[in-house]
Amino acid sequence: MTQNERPNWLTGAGVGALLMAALLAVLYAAAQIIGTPFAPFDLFDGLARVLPGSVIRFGIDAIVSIIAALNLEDTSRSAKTAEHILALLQFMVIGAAAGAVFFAALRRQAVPVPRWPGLVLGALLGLPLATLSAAINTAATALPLLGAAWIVAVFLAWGAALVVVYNRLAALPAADELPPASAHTLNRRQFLVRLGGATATITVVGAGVGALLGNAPESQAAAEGEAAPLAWSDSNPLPNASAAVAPAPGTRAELTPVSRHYRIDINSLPPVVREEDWTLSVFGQVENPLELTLAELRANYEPVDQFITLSCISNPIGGDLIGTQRWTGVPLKRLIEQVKPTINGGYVRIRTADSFHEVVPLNHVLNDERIMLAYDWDGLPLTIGHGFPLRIYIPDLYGMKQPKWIVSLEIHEEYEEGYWVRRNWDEAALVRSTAVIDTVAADSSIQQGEQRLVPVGGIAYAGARGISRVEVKVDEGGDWQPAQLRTPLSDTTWVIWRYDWPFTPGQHTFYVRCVDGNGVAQTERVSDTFPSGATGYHSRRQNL
Ligand SMILES: Nc1nc2c(c(=O)[nH]1)N[C@H]1C(S)=C(S)[C@@H](COP(=O)(O)O)O[C@H]1N2
Ligand SMILES: [Mo]
Repeated sequence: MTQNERPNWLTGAGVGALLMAALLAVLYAAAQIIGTPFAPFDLFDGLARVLPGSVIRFGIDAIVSIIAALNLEDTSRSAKTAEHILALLQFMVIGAAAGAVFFAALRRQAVPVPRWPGLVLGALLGLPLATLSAAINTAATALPLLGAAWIVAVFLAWGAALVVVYNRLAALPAADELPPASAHTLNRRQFLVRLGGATATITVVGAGVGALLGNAPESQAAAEGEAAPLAWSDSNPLPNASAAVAPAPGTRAELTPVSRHYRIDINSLPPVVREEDWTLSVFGQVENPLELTLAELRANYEPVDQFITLSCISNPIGGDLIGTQRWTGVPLKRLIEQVKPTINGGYVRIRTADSFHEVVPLNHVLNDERIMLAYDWDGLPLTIGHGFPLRIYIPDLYGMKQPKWIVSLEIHEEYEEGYWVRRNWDEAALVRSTAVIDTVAADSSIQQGEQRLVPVGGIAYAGARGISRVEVKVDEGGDWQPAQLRTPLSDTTWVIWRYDWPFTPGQHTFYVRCVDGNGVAQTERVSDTFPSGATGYHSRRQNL
C-alpha cells in the first residue's frame, strides 16, 4: 500500500528548506530585537575570511558587474545586500541538504521516529554555528553566552520540527491518494502546502517584526534615543562657497552627505563598539604606553579638521566608491611623540574591532601631520558603519590601507602585511589619478551670442598630489580642451571641473583626463581595479 511508502529525500530537501526559512526569520527577528548574532552572516564572514583572495575577488567582481549591469544606484549598498542574500541562500541550501540526508536516513526506521535523531541533527548544525558566531561576531549586542545558547536552541527546534513533519508525512496517504471521505485528514501534498503556508507566515512575520522593531541605529547617540544633532554642514558654508567656477549642473555633491557616502566593510554587519567599553591603547616598543577613552582623545589634544576624499581601490573608473567628507581628529604624531618609541623606524600596527588590520611606517607618521586619528565626520561622531569610534586617515592611500573601528596601536619593529595586502592587493595602494565625467548638462545650456554652450563636468582626484589640469575631448577626432577647475575644498580632496562645450547636435562621446599637482599626467592605459586600482580615461556617450 502506498501509505507505507516513506517520504523521500526530495521531500526532505523541501521540508528542510521550508523550516530553515522559518528559522532564518526567527533568528533575524531576535537579532534585530534582542541583539543576538545572526548566524548566516557569521558563516558567510567566516568563509570569506578563510577562502583564498582570488575566490573572494571573483565573487566581488561578479556582484559588482551585476550591479553595474542592472544600473543599481548605490554600488556599496547593493553589494552588501547581494552578500546578505547569498548568506541567506547558503543557509537555505544547508537546510535543504540536511533535510534530504535526514529523510533518506530515516527510511529504514520504524515510524513514528523518536525525537532524538532530529535533536542530534539540530545540534550538529547548531553547535558549530554557535561556536563560530561566538568567535567572530562583532555586531551582536547580547551577551555572547546567550547568543550561543539561542543559536543552539533554534537549531534543536528546527531538528525536532523535522521529525514531527516526517512522522506526520509518513502517516498520511501519498499525494495522489485521497484520504477516506470519513476521516478529517489530509493527503501529503495538502499537508506540505499547509506547512509551506505556515513557514511562509512565520518568515514574513519574523522578517516584518524584526524590520519594524529592530531598525539598527546609525550611531550610538541614535541608539540611546538622543535627538539627531546638527551636522557641521547644516550650519556652515563650504570654504570654497564663493569659488569662481561653479559645478556643471548634475555634478555630484562636492561634500558627500555621510548617509550617502559609500561603505566597504569586510563583515556582513559593521562591528558595534560601545563608547563606555572602548579605549584606545597605544603600546609596544615604547617608553610610556597610553590608554585613552574617547572623551580623553577629544579633550586632551587640539582637534584638527580636514576635508578629505576617500576612495576604494575597487572603485571602477567613474564608479561611486569614492566620497568627500570633513574629518575631525588628532594628528597621530601627537600620540606617538607622547608614548616615546624606543625604536627608530618600525611600524604602527593598527588593530580593529573587526579582524581588519594594517600598518603605517613610524617615519611616515612622524613626518606627516595630516595622518590623523579621526572621530568625527561632518562635525558628528562617526556613524557605526563609518568606523565609530575611531578611524585613521593617511593621505594618498586607498581606503584599504585606512582602518576603521580602531582599538589599538602597537609600535613594532617588524613589518606585517595588512588585511587586503595578504589577499594580494597592492602593498603600497597609492591612489591613481583619475578624472570622471558626471554630467553633460544639455538641459542647462548657456547661450553665448550665436553659440549654445553645454556644461560638461565632474571630478578629478589624485589624492594629496592635487590636480593641476583637466582636459576634455569630444569625439575620437576632437582636440583636448582645457576644463576650468573649481577651487577644491582642500588640497586632500577631489577637484570639481567644468567645460562649457560648444554644442553640435548628434551622438557624441566625451572623454576626460587629468594631470596631477606634480605635473604627472593620468595614464591612458586601461587596467582593472585589481591589484592596484583602476586606470584609463573615463568617457561618456550621449545623444544630443
Ligand atoms: N576595520 C576596517 N577598516 C576598514 C575596512 C574594513 O572592512 N574594516 N574597509 C576598508 C576599505 S576597503 C575602505 S575602501 C574604507 C571604506 O571606508 P568607508 O566605509 O567609511 O567609506 O575603509 C577601510 N577600512
Ligand atoms: Mo576598499
